[in-house]
This record gives sequence, C-alpha cells and structure tokens, in this order.
Amino acid sequence: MDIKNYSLAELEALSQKIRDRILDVVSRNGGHLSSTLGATEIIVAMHKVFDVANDPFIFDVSHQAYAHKLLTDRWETFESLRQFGGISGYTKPSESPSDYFVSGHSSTSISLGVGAAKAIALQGKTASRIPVVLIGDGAMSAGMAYEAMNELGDRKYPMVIILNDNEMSIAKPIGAISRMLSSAMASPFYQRFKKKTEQFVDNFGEGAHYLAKRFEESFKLITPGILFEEMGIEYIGPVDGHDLKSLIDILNMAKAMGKPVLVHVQTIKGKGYEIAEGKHEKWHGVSPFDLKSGTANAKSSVKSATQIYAEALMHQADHNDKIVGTTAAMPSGTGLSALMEKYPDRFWDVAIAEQHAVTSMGALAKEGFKPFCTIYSTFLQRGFDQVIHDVCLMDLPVVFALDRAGIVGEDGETHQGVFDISFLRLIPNMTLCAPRDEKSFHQIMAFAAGYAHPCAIRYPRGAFLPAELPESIHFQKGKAQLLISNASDTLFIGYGNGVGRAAQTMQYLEEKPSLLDLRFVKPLDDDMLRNMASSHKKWFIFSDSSRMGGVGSALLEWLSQEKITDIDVISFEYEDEFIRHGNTLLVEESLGLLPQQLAQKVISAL
Ligand SMILES: Cc1ncc(C[n+]2csc(CCOP(=O)(O)OP(=O)(O)O)c2C)c(N)n1
Repeated sequence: MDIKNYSLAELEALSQKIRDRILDVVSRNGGHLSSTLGATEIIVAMHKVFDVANDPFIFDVSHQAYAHKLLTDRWETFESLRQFGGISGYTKPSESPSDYFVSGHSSTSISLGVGAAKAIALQGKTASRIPVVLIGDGAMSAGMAYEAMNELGDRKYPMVIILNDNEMSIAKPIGAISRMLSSAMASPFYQRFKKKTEQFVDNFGEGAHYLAKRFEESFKLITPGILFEEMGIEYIGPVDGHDLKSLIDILNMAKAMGKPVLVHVQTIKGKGYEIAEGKHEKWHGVSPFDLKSGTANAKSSVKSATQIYAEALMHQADHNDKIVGTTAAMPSGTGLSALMEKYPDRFWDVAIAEQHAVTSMGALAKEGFKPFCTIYSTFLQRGFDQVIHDVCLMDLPVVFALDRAGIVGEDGETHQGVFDISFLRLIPNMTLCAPRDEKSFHQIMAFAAGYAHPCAIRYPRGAFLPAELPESIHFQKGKAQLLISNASDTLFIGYGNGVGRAAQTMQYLEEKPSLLDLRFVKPLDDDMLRNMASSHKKWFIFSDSSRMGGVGSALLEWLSQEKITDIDVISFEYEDEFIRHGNTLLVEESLGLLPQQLAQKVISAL
C-alpha cells in the first residue's frame, strides 16, 4: 500500500482501519494484541516517512509488526495469521520482501541496523538508504542492544531508532533503564514546561531558541537523553506515539540528521481497544476471545506442565529457604509470578536478560543457594556460553527448568524448543532429565532440589500427553523406568513428553512392544540399556526434540561405545530443518508425528 501521498486525515483513518482489522483477526485466531495495537501510528508514520522497498525496516521481536504486514500486501492473507500454512506472527522475509529479517528473540534490532548501515556505507548508498529500527522499552533491557549502541555511537552511522516506550515488557518492566525512561523527561512537569517553552520560542523567535536549547540540554542531565547522548546517539523525545503529525514531523527530522538518532516515543499498550489499554500483562499475547466482552473463548481445564512446575517449585521453596529462582521477563509464562509474590527476596524477574539470569544464578549457587533458572527452551539459546562458562565449569548446582520444550505451535520457527537436548548434552558436568506427567514432575523436582551439580529439566508447552501407564517411581540419577515389559523384539523408548506419545502410538498396534521411560538422557542408564539390548533388537525413540544430537543420537553413541551392533534404532525426533508455525497438532501431522502416523511407520519398519 503506497501511503506516501496520504493526507494526515487519511492516515488517521487508515490507522483506525488497521486497528479494526487486527482486532478482528486476533480475536478469532489469537496472537499478540496490545503491543501491536499500541505501535499502529508509529508503523504508519514509518511507512509515510521511510521507503520500505529501499530502507531496511527492522522490528525488534517483531510481535508488534502486524500493522506493517497489513501495509505491505498482506491485508487479505492476514486472515490466516499464525495458522498452519498462513501468515507468520513475526516478520519473515520468505513471506514478504518487505520483511527485512526474521525476528522473534528480542533485542537484535539495533545490531541488525548497524550491520545494515555498514553494508549501506560499503555500497556507497548512505545518501539514499537508511535503516529504521523499532524497539520496545522491554527489549531495551537486554545486553545486545547496548553492545550495538556502543559501536553505533562511535561510528555514527545514520540510523533512526524508534524506542516505543509503553512502560511495559510482557509484564512490568524491570530495572534501572525502564525507571530512567519514565523519569523526569516524561513527567507532566516537563511536558508542561516544554509546551510553555515552545510557546515562548514561537513568540520571541531566534534568541529564545538558544535559551530553549540550553534548557533541554541541562534537563537531559537528569533524563533518559543523557544515557543515549553520552553513548554518541542523538536523543529526541518524548513524543506522543499516537499523534501521527508529531511522529511524522519528528521522523522526517531524524531521518535528515545524517547520524544515529533515537526517538523516544511514548505509547499506550493496547491503544484503541479499551479493555486492553494500559498495563495489562494478559493482553500481550492472547488466545481467541470475544471482542465485545474481552473474555477468552475456551480455557483448557487440564493442568499445564508450567502449572505443575510452579506448584512443585512452590512446594520445594516452602520447605527449603535456600531455594531461589529467576525468570528472564516471563513471570507468568514460566509460572513464577506466584513465587515472586510469596518470596520476593528469593525469586526475581531479571528482565530480558537470559545471559545475566544464568550467570547470576551461578554466583548464588556458589554462595550455597539452590537456584532454579526458569527459561523457555528457545531462550536458553541466548545463555549457552553462560551455562558452560559460569555454571558447568564450576560444577555448580543450578537447575535449568526449560519450559516450552518441543513444538510450541503458533509462534513457530523462532520459538520452537527443539535444540536444548542437543546443545546441553555436549556439556561436561551436565545432567539432563525430563518428567512425563504430574507425579514424575514432582519427583524430578525433589531430585533436582537435592542434586549437587548442574542439571536441566525439560517439559512441554501446555499439558503432558495423557497416557495410562504404571506410576512413576522415585527419581535416581541416571536411572530409567521400564514401564511395560512384553515378550517382544520391539522396544519403545520415550523421553519426557515422548513417553505419552509412545504409549499413544502403542494403542494402534496389535503386537505390543515394551516401553521404557528413559528419564535421563545424560547420564544414560547403562545397566537397563544393556538389559534391553539383549532382549529387544528394534528400538524406536520418542522425544520432542531435534534428531541431531538428540535422544536417538545419544543412544546410538552409547551402542557404538558398547560395541553393540545388532540393534536397529529408529528415531521419531524432528528432522534437520526449522519447524513452521501453526496449531501444534497440524504441525505434528505435517511431520508425520501423530500417534496413528507413527504406528504406521512402526509397522512398515518391522
Ligand atoms: C530473548 C528473548 N527473551 C524473551 C522473549 C519473550 N518476549 C517477547 S516480547 C517480550 C516483551 C517485549 O517488551 P517490549 O520490547 O517493551 O515490547 P512491547 O510488547 O511492550 O511493545 C518478551 C519478554 C523474547 N522474545 N526474546
């Protein structure tokens, strides 16, 4: 949609139309709501001032970029937002050339802007192309943003960074930076004073400009401006992010400055949908809801793995005051909110700062505490080096609780929790285990609370796959549990949620195999596996994880080490490719991973 020649009134009408479309589709499909509603005018202004076909448009996390999708040829297809085979909830160049980069993990945008600016300089196009970056105040809490600004402020590449400050991350933002952003510059006093100064300047002309500038400059000493200006980045703001005229004027100005400029924009999260307006965590990401009342259409009555984790951790924390824990900006997503409320001195949200979360928990462990570092599988990728360098090298007893392990559904590629086994298994001192249901989760938490070395526990998004199986027994390091023993050549080996998948697959088979709950993929249960290898010659592996380096891989390495050569191993883990977004069952069906499909594969393999 070319909006370059739109009048202000037309742009305002367009913003309303965009909001209506977002509300209509998100209320039916679910998705990110309040961030994207709040950023609507900013994105319309970006499209008015910059040229999406030429200038890199870079959205941090990109969950707020729905307006951008609607403005770039996806008005109709937006209908399929986040559905299998449909439009992604994030920017994705393979979906549209207007999407500059894949994004889903936060705080990469300024680095991308710096990289793009370097390329633009090398191409000799500095006069005709400029990166424009949209980043939220929550995303500004991560170290990467400062690493990028540190270089940018020194090299002075022309770039416009729009800081969308809605005073919210998903939850309440944490830390000094967010406090600084909402400090004096944004205060009513400053706003009133600024207006007065502007009137004064208008009335008295040039001479007054000098005074006004002096005022601004001295004020910056106690405002967010100082932070950015001292880094060498011009600061403009705060600007009302719902006032299109101001936004367009200021972005035009920032674009013309020929240097790095940060425009501090204030918005209301959820703007335009009254029920969601303001600081409401629950409207950040939503499942389908009734537009009129704002109530969710359907709520699952089955307990999620996250809920079980939170209850089990609460139980451990109630009985052991050495237990501490952290989340990196996901208090409700990880179930830690209740613990933070009950034990505010022992459970912390550290903002979007996975690396810092891991390392700081290492120090707590060194001091004799027992940290539970609760992070989504996909976001621990950020803290990989810290797991090795600051926890495992010291053999510290940090527990990594990895939520959303496996396919996560509608968030798709950027959020799939499929790599954790592969990237953690190779670390010396690391123990890896997984529960399969509520009871085993409580047992594993008791095990972890008393364990003196690093360990990681993975569990799925939503509920465990249900299965009628013998009860889980007490957890012991490196010990598997044989759940079903049949006089069969075939052994199903399940890990975590894979146990339920294996049990469900069995229901479609006439000849019933044996079923082993592996429980620990590191260390493996040597005795049990030797036993199984002598009686079962066909092993099928069930685990919601990447095949490369995953559970099957661990077992093949073990067989090779043991010089056992007469076992066939077939792994039903994920192939070596990125997994698309969509309803989890539909995605699994497309990968042939539904129990009925797996049963067919087993039959053909036997
Ligand atoms: C590395 C990483 N950790 C956690 C998240 C989860 N996450 C998605 S959006 C978000 C909050 C972003 O807040 P902000 O930048 O202020 O944007 P807003 O939604 O408020 O517009 C978080 C924590 C993520 N995407 N990436």
